[in-house]
Amino acid sequence: ASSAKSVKAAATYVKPRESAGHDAVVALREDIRAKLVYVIGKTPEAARERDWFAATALALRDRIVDACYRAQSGTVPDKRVYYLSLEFLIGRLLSDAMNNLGLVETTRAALRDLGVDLADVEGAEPDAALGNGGLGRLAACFMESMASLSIPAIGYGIRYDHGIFRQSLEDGWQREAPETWLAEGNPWEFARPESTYTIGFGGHVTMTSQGDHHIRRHWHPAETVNAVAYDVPIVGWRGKHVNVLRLWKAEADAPVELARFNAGDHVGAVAGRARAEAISRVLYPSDSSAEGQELRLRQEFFFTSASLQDLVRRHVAERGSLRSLPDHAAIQLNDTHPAIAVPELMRILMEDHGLSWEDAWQITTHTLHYTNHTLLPEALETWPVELMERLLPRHMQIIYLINWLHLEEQSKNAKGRTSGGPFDVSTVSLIDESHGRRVRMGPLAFHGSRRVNGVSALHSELLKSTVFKDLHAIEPEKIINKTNGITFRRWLHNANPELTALAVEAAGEDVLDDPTRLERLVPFADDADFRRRYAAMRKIRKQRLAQVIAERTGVTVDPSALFDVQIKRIHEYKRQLLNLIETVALYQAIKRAPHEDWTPRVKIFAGKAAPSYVQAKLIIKLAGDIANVVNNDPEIGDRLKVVFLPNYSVSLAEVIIPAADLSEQISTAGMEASGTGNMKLALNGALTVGTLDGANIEIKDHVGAENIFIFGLDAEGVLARAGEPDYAAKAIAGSPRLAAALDAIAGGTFSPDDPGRFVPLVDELRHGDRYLTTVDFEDYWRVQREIDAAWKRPAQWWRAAILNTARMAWFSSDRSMREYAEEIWRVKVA
Ligand code: B1H
Repeated sequence: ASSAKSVKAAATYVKPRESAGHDAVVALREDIRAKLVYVIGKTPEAARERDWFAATALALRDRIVDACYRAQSGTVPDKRVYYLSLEFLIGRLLSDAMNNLGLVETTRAALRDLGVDLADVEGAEPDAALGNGGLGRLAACFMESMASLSIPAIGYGIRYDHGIFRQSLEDGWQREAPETWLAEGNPWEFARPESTYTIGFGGHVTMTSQGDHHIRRHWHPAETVNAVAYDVPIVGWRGKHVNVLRLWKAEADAPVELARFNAGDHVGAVAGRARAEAISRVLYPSDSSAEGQELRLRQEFFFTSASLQDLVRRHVAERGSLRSLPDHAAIQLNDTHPAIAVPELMRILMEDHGLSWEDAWQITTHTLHYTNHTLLPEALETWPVELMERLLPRHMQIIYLINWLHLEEQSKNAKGRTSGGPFDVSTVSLIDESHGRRVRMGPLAFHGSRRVNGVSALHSELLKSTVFKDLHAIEPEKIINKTNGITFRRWLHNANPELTALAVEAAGEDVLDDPTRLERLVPFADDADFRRRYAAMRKIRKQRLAQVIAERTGVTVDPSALFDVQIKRIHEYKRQLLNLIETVALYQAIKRAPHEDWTPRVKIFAGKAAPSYVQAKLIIKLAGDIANVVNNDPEIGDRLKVVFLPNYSVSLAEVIIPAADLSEQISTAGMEASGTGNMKLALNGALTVGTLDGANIEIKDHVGAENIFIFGLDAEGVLARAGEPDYAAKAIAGSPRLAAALDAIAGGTFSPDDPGRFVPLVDELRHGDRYLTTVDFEDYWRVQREIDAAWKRPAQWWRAAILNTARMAWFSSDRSMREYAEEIWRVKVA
């Protein structure tokens, strides 16, 4: 929790036109005081910032509950969305709640009366970091947008004790420590022990004959765990609607096994408890790669089963018959992590509710929908059949039958066809027989869902032509595109109040309700005075970031330099290494010609590496080692600085993004499904340097090709080049600049204490280069020098920045959610 503490909100800014009425201030002040004294049990004199935060959150939570009753009391919505996700990277909730309730200034004034500074209180809230990166943050943006659009929705996930680990740097190496965000409780949540479900594991399946060849199967789990609900209310814009994020905690159903306890085995008597509770203990920290651990499968089934039991129970209570489930419930599977929902919903419908296979299949395939987030082979989940049979024997039977019926149908269809070669079932089978027998969760989710969506235009097309090619040929209507989005309430209004004030002034206050009004900023791009004020806004933010950089890294940076940021998980396909090699080449170029007029740059990196990802951790170390040499070279001065900010998080992103001039989105084309940081940065007016990958393509289409810096191979080019022999060797031979930078890195220039340290990174580039870093290097260098030149023409630079802000409205997650509602869920949006 302490890591988040010193990131504070901007203290001086007053929300546009929010009046903090005297009565409202007094009422809130007294509520906060009462929460502090009677719920937290502290006097104002003894209270720490963390206590004030809890008291403030509790007082605001009351108002959220009131808003909920005002808007929704007693009404049953026609259709609900259920968003199942193993990750919700929601970050801090206080500024979200204040802003959406219209109570920022009221809260500030109430706390001021109590002698407390709002920014300090905001800084005392720990980030709820129940996610790794983009996938989890997307789920959080979607929850906020659904509440703001009054789409009735429940998010379902796991209430991990430990979300993503805390990263520190020890001599430049990443170290991981558990993050204990719940250590002092969570004032936003309501415990709901009355909503507890039993989740089974293991055991066996019995069959009972029901006459007439009809056989009923029944699962008898060997082990059961309780799933206990905790609800976090999510309040939408202007407090008009409130949804719930329901997170499940795992508890043993018998904390102590009495028989063993009485027999004197006191340790053994509580062992089961530890095993049960391990399920909601920790989030697996790998992003974009599947974790094959048994505990991970237990987590997936645990939260999926609890969520399905909960929504089925609610549906039966409200509507009686389960046959109408698809009319009143739309379930969205966030990646394949909840794909076990396909057999589990079938099982619940057949076993608990007596439906036939055919009816259960009809209901299941009209209720489930699946979002794919990656094409990377290492991220596509498969589970060994042997593990599934042991942990979920009934589900394995159901998967076998689903697959048998599916393959029967396909071979029948194939026989009816006159053209084409012999039908190969292995391409569409839900079971992979080639690497030991494994269940392929992507195809299972695809086959069990009504719609399947990718997360950017390019990504959705690639789904059709690569991983789901054969399934797509069978059902060509199933795959659709839903380009990702971000909530502007957090990523513009809350994170960048200065820019928001400018936008309100120029475009009118309704820009807060309708982001398409940002278009009204377009003419201001040609207004010199407006450009000056836009640049002044950025300067304030850069000074603030410079302060954070100094505090956390000890490096002094000049806020008038170009702030060049790459902030995201560390992954080879995201190519932080490309950026670092360019940094080295630039360093060498400055050293060769120190008297040239170099554009001063600060290269800012932040991001976590999966603890077991050796290459990624070495890339972090390389960034730190380069920083040490470059930052301490007197010949370089302020022309180049390199910083790696530790412990990247949602709240750190909120500080970096408004301060960024340049946004690095340089993944190998075809590999970044969408990206969402790219959207946050462009919205805040950073210019993008990027490949034609993921949503970068759509960002280019919106902001205009002249307001973005595109380089490198496109997805087709990558595919073609990857098939050519020795492409890396040729690229290095063709670029003396690249060769020299690689020689310096591999030769120990940045690691004199251990000259061979980075040989593994450079060897991989010289002899494999799966991510075509060497191939894209020269064009990247070219575009970076173009950027240097552009920075020297401030009128044009700020014009382009303003046009970025003005034209990013389409990337609001409100737009994404409206599209999902209309085209996938068939839920009406007002
Ligand atoms: C994304 C993941 C992911 N894609 C496996 N896939 C995980 C896969 O723990 N696991 O096993 C965790 C995460 N995350 C990201 O989703 C994409 O890389 C981004 O490009 C995209 O913007 C984001 C949201 O769609």
